[in-house]
Amino acid sequence: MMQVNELQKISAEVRSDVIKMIGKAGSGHPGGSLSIVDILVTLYNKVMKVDPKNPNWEDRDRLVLSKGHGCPALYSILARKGFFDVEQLWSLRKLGSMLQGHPDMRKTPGIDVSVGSLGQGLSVAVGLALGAKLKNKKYRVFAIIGDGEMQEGQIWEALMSSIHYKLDNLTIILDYNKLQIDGPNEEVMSLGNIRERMQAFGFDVHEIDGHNHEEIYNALSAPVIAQKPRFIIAHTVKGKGVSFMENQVGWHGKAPNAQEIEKALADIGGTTI
Ligand SMILES: Cc1ncc(C[n+]2csc(CCOP(=O)(O)OP(=O)(O)O)c2C)c(N)n1
Ligand SMILES: [Mg+2]
Repeated sequence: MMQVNELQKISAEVRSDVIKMIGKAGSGHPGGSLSIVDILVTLYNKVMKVDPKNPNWEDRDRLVLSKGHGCPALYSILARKGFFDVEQLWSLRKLGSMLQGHPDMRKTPGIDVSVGSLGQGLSVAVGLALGAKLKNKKYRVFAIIGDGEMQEGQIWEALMSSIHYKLDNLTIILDYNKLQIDGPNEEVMSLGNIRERMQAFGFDVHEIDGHNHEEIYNALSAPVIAQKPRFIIAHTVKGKGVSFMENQVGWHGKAPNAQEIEKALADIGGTTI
């Protein structure tokens, strides 16, 4: 049985870290970091096989955060899992820090793929999943893409490839928060009926509340359908957990000031700095 309370507690801690990290850095992407917290917390605490003491373990499950700007959430989880010292979190985006504004696999233990240029990460995830098949490895590959990111042409090439190569070891999670840098997806470039489109492609499609740990877990751990990659449409809220950031496009790429940090941490139920 899932211990949802425990995951909720970890998620609150991660949300507090995200706010403090971006606040201290003075720049970053709070909205799209907060929307993926519950997905990442469930992945790393209940689903993925990883070893913080051996980050490059060959048989580990892989994560590609294709929407790399959401990395503060991932850094917090990796630190709290023991991949590196929690103190490192406060050096986010500083010159020479191991925690850059977008994930760098050469600098940060636990980061499987360097990302940041939207649209590219999913192709790497397809390659990793295909590699596992060719080498007869059992590891799974998870990729998180953004809904604005999904407008990139390369995403659609990668989707087609994953179907063509029958990559049932690949799970793609769409962080469907309905907003991108400059407005609602629907106004900028509609994604249409994603469920129908992905079903037509041939994916094993799941549609969930991306802030409900139990639903996230069930979608991630459902039995594999042979030869079908999985596509999870996770309905999320950009800025989730911080009242004044929720569903606000203006909080895509802006750091909170001292007063806003206090208010955000109070909303989350975290400690003050
Ligand atoms: C190729 C590319 N173009 C532009 C950017 C700048 N950029 C960073 S985040 C973002 C918006 C992405 O929207 P979405 O995928 O919906 O992210 P989320 O809502 O999860 O923050 C843009 C345009 C980028 N990182 N890469
Ligand atoms: Mg979005």
